[in-house]
Amino acid sequence: MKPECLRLYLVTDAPERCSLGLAETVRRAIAGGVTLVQYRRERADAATMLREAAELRAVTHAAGVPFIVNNDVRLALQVGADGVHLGQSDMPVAEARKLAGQGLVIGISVSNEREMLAVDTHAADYVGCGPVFPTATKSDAAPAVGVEGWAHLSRICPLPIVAIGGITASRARELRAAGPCSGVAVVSAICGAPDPAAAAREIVVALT
Ligand code: TZP
Repeated sequence: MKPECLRLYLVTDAPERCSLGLAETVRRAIAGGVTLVQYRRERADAATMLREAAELRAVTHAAGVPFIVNNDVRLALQVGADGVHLGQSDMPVAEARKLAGQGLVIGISVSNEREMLAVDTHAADYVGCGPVFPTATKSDAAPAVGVEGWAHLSRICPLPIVAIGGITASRARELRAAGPCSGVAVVSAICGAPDPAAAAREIVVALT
């Protein structure tokens, strides 16, 4: 996967918080400039997740956009995703790499310096760093690192890095100015917007 794909990274919200439902929200967001989609679900049974992930895999691939599954390497492999994103309490990155082989992109979440210094650069491909700003979207989010924290963490990051947490168009602009940034990851500012394409476009413009 090219690092440019990280530029506007959409993470999906629960379907009831997606303004147009899951698949249509993702379709419109891609039309607005989203460059990668991660399927993330906090509470759902395995059958629902398999159905939703398979649908989003089809939507993203029809649009030529990479598709990543949160947390679950087996689901990623089952639906033919391009990658998997892991949190600090998920399967270790090295173990995921063994299961996935070289075929999958692997991302790792980092929310402080200790975690950043421990990033397994042999097995991981990119870092998702945050929350940068407070967020209501993730129920167990770590404390926000703020713009200064982001500036520091992005400078010491050994891999391409994406900011996440409370990102809006104006904050995206601020973060790009503050430190090296391959892209921004966004949930509610796109999924919850009445017009996800326009919301994505606004962030694309802010990043330009
Ligand atoms: N990881 C860190 S913050 C976050 C995740 C999944 C949620 C970000 O959501 P939003 O709505 O863009 O603040």
